[in-house]
Amino acid sequence: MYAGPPSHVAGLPEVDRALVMGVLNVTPDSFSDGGRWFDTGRAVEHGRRLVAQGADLVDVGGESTRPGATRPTAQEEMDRVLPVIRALAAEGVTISVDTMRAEVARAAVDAGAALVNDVSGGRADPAMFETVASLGAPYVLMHWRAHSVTMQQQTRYADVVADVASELREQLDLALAAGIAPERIALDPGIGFSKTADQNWEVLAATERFHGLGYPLLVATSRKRFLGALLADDDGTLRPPLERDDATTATTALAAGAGAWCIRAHAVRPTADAVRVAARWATAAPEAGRGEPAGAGAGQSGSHVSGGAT
Ligand code: PMM
Repeated sequence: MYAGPPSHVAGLPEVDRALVMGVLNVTPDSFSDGGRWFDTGRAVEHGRRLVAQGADLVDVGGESTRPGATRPTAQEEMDRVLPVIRALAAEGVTISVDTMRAEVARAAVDAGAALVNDVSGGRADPAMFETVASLGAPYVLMHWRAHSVTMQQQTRYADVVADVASELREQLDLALAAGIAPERIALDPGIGFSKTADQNWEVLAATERFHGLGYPLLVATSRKRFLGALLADDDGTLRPPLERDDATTATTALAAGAGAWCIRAHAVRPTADAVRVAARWATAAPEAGRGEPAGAGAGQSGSHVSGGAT
């Protein structure tokens, strides 16, 4: 276990464990909860429930990123997320907006969102980095290669961990050049995006290596297909998304134990329990409190060091 990776993003809650980001998809077609919270009133109610169950942040998204999904227009996306963001932010909920569009990010921050969560890492919209810089908002930059329709055709890597780290580094350099403050950035290796099941496991197992990039890490495995494949029946039938929460919780404990800054998940209560277990475990470890990462190899416990995770 690893005790000392970068663990704070300016402008967001600071706690002595991984943050919990609850998922609120205001979409008709997300892979695990599509349609359930499509109505504004039901979405707001679900957002409140996520907070009551222990979410530090609620991630509101209006575009499904399930493999093969077609995109809504920017207007449709805003019509879905803005009323929900306005209502929850007015109640004091810390909101993250899950969008690849600069225009939606700006409107969401104006409506009260505290964080821009961009699964495209600035690659889907050339205006994203400058917009986020001008908003002064915290930003999650995820590893991404292509939109959902084609992303699973782009899974070729020489070395998945090294390549994901260097592609993150390229986008990070552009984000910094556009003026996003380093202390407002978190990175995400993009589990399930342009990655096979085996590649997802390799990336997860390398969580500690990604700390070498010098930024807090968000990890999002919740209910994803690679868990369905791991837990498939003997005849190959995938475990359905709503029955993947126990496995999600297992990955949460492991990722938080490896130093993840934030975990994004649909089932918030077990996630909130798991990050507390991981934090308590870390503080009881013999090396805790010595100010040095345990077993990390290259002393990368400080914030925002340069250099790849490779
Ligand atoms: N995955 C999904 C949506 N948003 N955001 C981040 N930062 N990282 C992810 O891996 C991620 C995300 C897709 O999952 P969903 O359809 O269950 O929301």
